[in-house]
Amino acid sequence: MKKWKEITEKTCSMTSNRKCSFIAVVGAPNAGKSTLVNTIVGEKVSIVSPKIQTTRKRIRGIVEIDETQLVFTDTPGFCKSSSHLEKAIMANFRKSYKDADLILLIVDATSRHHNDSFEFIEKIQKSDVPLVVAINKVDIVKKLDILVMAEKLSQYDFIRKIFMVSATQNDGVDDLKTFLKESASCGPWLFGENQATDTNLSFRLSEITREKIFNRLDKELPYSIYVETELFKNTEKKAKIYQSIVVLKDSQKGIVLGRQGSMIKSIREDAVFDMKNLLDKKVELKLFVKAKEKWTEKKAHLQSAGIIE
Ligand SMILES: Nc1nc2c(ncn2[C@@H]2O[C@H](COP(=O)(O)OP(=O)(O)O)[C@@H](O)[C@H]2O)c(=O)[nH]1
Ligand SMILES: [Mg+2]
Repeated sequence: MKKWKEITEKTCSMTSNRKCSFIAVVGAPNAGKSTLVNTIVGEKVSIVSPKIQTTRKRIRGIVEIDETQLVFTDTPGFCKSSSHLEKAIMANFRKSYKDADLILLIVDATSRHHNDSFEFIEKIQKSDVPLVVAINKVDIVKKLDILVMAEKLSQYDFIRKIFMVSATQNDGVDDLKTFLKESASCGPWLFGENQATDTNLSFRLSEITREKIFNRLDKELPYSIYVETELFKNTEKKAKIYQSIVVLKDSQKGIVLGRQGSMIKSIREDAVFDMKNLLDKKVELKLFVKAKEKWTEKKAHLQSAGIIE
């Protein structure tokens, strides 16, 4: 067991008070992991959707509080890996929590199915990474249900602390941040100040469009889509962005385009709105729809979709 007390109480060196902590944010799909990371960082670094499994790769959200840099790794939710795509996603997930200084498990207060979370807690008990739990979405559940959940969790006495938060309402999040800050250990900052995330701008632009696809298209289709930024010309006043929306089959192209191009037009408008906010300038966005058969089974395509490194 890592000596938690020793870590938290250790004073920093005489020359620098800087601290740094890597926090892996884990939990069931849709628990609100990405929303919470965005709220803590104060910027949208990870996409959010009411559908499950939108986050595909590890995304880092970085924030500084006084002398402490907290580096959050937003992960895809637990899933039983069966397809090629899911296996790649899960391999990424395991890597991110094994390297962390602390694991932050997000439990969805609105859900009645917590088996995966409990299984994870039991598994993590054997590792030496400290575990903290945040019960999320407390804004939309009865207090009694939250207390029952907290009670169930408190039987695991190795959980360092249980927080109750609402990521969307920014409620209870400050207490969590303070705790994370205080439990960080001394060490240099590993990312530049005010960096917010370690993903490059092209990837963030692709993710914005992917989020809009998730929010506009029904059912399963968004899961088999990836977005690639083919051109990103960033000048002082304007950004020119060309992106490909890659589907699995020709027959899916029509769904993305919509009747007389109405669907892709709406996706484009939604994406431009967020891109303007991110880049703080005019945005010219062109979207192309392409079919690449079996892209989820090909390593090169998984790489260009940012799912594997
Ligand atoms: N009411 C409520 N909804 C939330 C909260 N946090 C997240 N959500 C919603 O839950 C859904 C899933 O959120 P997301 O962050 O994508 O979950 P993830 O799959 O764990 O990353 C989205 O529709 C969010 O708006 C919260 O604190 N309260
Ligand atoms: Mg997510």
